[in-house]
Amino acid sequence: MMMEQTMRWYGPNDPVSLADIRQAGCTGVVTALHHIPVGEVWTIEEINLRKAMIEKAGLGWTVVESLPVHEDIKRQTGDYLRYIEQYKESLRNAGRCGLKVITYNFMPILDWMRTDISYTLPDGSKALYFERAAFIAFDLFLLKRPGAEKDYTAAEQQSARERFDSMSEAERQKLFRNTLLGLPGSDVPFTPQEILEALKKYEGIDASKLKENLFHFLQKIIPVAAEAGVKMAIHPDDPPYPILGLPRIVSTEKDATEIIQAAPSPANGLCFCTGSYGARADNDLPGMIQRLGDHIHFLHLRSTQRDAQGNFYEANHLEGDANMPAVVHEIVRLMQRRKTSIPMRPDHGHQMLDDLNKTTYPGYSAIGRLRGLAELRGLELGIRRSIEG
Ligand code: DNO
Repeated sequence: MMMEQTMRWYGPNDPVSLADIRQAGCTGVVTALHHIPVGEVWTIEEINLRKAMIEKAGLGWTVVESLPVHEDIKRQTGDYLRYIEQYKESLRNAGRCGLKVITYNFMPILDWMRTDISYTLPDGSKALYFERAAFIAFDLFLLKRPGAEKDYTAAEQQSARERFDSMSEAERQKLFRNTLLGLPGSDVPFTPQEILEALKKYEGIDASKLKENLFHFLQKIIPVAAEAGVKMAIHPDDPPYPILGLPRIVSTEKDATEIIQAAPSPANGLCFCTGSYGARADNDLPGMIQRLGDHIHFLHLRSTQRDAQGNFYEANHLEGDANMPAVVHEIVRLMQRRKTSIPMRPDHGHQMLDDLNKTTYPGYSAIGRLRGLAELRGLELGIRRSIEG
C-alpha cells in the first residue's frame, strides 16, 4: 500500500491542468472551492460540480485544501456563532459528497509568509525564501508596525536597516508584495494601513486566548465532522513562530498534542506538513509521526534548508534539513499499522525548465512538483520493498 499521490489544483483557472497532474502520476487532486467567500456554505451542488469536473479528467477528489476559517471565529467576535454553524453545514455537505479530509488552518490574518518567491538557486531554478533581515525590514520600515522594535534585538534591527538601505525602490516594493502574498485575496494590493487595521483587531488576543478560541471551535465542529464521515486536518503555522506580533499556536509537537486532546476523536487530526514543522530545528519529524500518527490524515512533504540567522529556503524534496528517508520510513510503518493509505502531496517545488517562463501560483509550478513527487514515490517504493523484502 502506497501513499495516495495527489497534487494541489487551484481550480479551473490554474495554469497547471488536470491532465498535467494526471500525467505526473497522481490519482487525485487536492483542491477547494476558491470562488466561495470565506465563511459561506459550500453547497452540495457546488461541490458536486467541481467533483464531476475532476472525475471527467480521470482523477479523484477526496481531500479539501482548504475550508478556511472566518476571522470572526478565530477572534470570537461579531458573527462567529453563525460562521461556526455555516462551517458545520459545509462539513455535512462535504461528507454527503464523499469528501474525506478537510484541511484548514488557524493562523490569524496571514497564511504562509515568504520574503522572496523567486530566490535563484545555484542550478538556476527558483525557490521560495524567507530571509529574516528582509522580513524585519518589511515590518519596521515598510509596514511601520507600532511597537515592532520590541520583537527584535538591536543587532537584528541593525542588520535589517543595512538590508533595507541596500535595496532599490523597486526591490522594496517587491518585498512588500511578496510578504503579503499569503494574505487572503492577496492579488489585490494591500496598503500598510489596511494591514495595520487588520492587526489591530487582534490586540488583546494572545496565544492562550487564540488557543481557547480554536478549542471552542473544535469542540463544536469535531462531533459534526465525525458524524459526517470527514476528518479534520489542521495545517501548521508557516513559518512556525509568531510574526508581526500575531500569536501562532500550531507550531510544535506540544501544540499539536494539545489540539488533539482538546476534542478527542479520530476526526480531529493533522495535516502533517514537514516543510512547516521542519522550519524549526526543535521539531523531531520522524518522532512526531510515531507519536501523533493516529491523527495524521494528510501529508505535505517538503524540506527547508535553515541557517543560524533564521533564514530558510525550500530545498529539493530529498535535500535540506528534513530527513526525508526517515520521515517516509515512519509513514510506511504508520500506514502498515493503520492498514490505510494516507493521502500526500509533494508540497511546493522549484520553478525550473520551461516553467521559468510561466506564471503559476508561487510554489505550485508543474515541473518542480513533478520532480518532487517522482523522487518521493521512488523513495517510498524503495523503503517499502526493503521492509517487506
Ligand atoms: C501553502 C499551503 C497553505 C495551506 C493552508 C491550509 O502552500 O500549504 O496555504 O494550504 O495553510 O489551510
